[in-house]
Amino acid sequence: MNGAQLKEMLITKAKELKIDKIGFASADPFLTLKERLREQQDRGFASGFEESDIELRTQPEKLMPDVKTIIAIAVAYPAKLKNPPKSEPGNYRGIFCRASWGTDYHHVLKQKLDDLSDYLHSLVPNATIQSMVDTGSLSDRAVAERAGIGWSGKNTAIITEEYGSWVYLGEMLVDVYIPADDPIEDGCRDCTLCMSACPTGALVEPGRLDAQSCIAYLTQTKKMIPEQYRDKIGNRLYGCDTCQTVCPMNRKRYFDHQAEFTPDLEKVKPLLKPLLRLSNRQFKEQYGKMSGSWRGKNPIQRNAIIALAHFRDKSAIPDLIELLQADARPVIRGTVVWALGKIGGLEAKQALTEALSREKDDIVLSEIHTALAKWEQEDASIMG
Ligand code: B12
Ligand code: SF4
Ligand code: SF4
Repeated sequence: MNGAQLKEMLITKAKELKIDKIGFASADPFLTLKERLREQQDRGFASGFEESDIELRTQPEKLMPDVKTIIAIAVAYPAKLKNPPKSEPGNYRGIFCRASWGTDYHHVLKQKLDDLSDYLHSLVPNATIQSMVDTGSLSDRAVAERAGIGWSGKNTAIITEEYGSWVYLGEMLVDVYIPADDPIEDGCRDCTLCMSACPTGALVEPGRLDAQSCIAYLTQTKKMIPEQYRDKIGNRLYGCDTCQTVCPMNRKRYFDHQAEFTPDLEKVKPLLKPLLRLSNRQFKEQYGKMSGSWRGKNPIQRNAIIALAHFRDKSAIPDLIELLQADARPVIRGTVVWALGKIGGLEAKQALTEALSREKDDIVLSEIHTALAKWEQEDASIMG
């Protein structure tokens, strides 16, 4: 069987496996990407979540010495909630980004790649195959772009003609020659909607992200969120979809044919206050299967506190005060201080003043001083 025949058979099998797009790329080094990744590191724009060894990221032969082809896949995910529960005063809700709806995509794509790999082995028994989704060394987007799955948008996402950017990506290195596909034409043209819509200006140039100021990144960190970004996070509990929801290429691109990604409405748009009280075990039971749980419950609870402040939810004050008094985590107490300052009111102010004498952590203490100083300033300006 020659490479072209093998390619046709894999394309047919991919359809059967409900892989929405498949493309084939050479395994040549990714030279432009190499430059790009260096620049990103030098300018402090990398997230730290990606593989830090640039050679490994850009030279497929370092991962598989005899690699001949990279097979790229894309799987569409839903972008619209059907009858979502309402966020209402006293019962406000947060939101998980679409990439966290349903079962963790890492498992779903890995299964599809494993099935495809079994099939390839049935055709070429001695083929060497290495699959990866997100956590592998390669840039999934650079591979997908080269394999003609979609173009690389100004929001940095791979955008497909059929499903917009609402696709997960994965790939398979193989030591079998299969003819490559051509990349597709850039479809962004003179549009810049994503860049102007980004709440933090993280898209610093077309197609260049400063990950350190991207909300998708910030929601996944474990430390205090820098002050200048807290107001911009809104009610996002994990990830950010703004530069994709505004994209004209995603208009009417709503696909829910992958059953695994059907969202549980109460989990992807959960009530905020109950989130604050979850134990580790409860968090794992309720959210453990979602990709958004990979950093554990602490960042989600911190973000829930920021979201309650965003809604200025006075009904949350007793819960927040309880956390300030009893929670062992400085990041949680520090974020509560900021939230109480934002929600305001006598009860909140009293709680902060009391905490001053009890608190030992420097970061939390500094948050208390900042919040109380702001209060003083506001009081002074009201008094004239
Ligand atoms: C680190 C990481 C992040 C970081 C940084 C994201 C970023 N834009 O770099 C953070 C935490 C912010 C993040 C956020 C998100 N992520 Co993420 N993330 C990754 C990860 C692990 C590595 C990405 C990376 O290396 N970035 C570094 C940049 C420099 O390279 P790159 O984007 O991979 O490659 C492009 C550029 O290098 C560019 N390029 C190269 N040279 C040049 C030269 C010029 C002139 C230009 C203009 C561009 C250019 O072209 C390449 C192809 O597009 C990948 C998985 C993987 N292993 O690749 C997932 C991945 C990119 N993430 C994904 C998703 C879904 C998201 C979110 C949408 C989740 C969410 N809703 O919150 C957001 C989107 C934010 C955004 N605007 O990118 C998907 C993207 C799917 C798609 N359709 O594109 C991936 C591929 C995971 C997957 N397997 O599906 N992510
Ligand atoms: S994910 Fe959000 S914060 Fe990040 S670039 Fe897109 S719009 Fe900006
Ligand atoms: S919003 Fe416009 S510029 Fe941004 S990715 Fe979509 S088409 Fe490209």
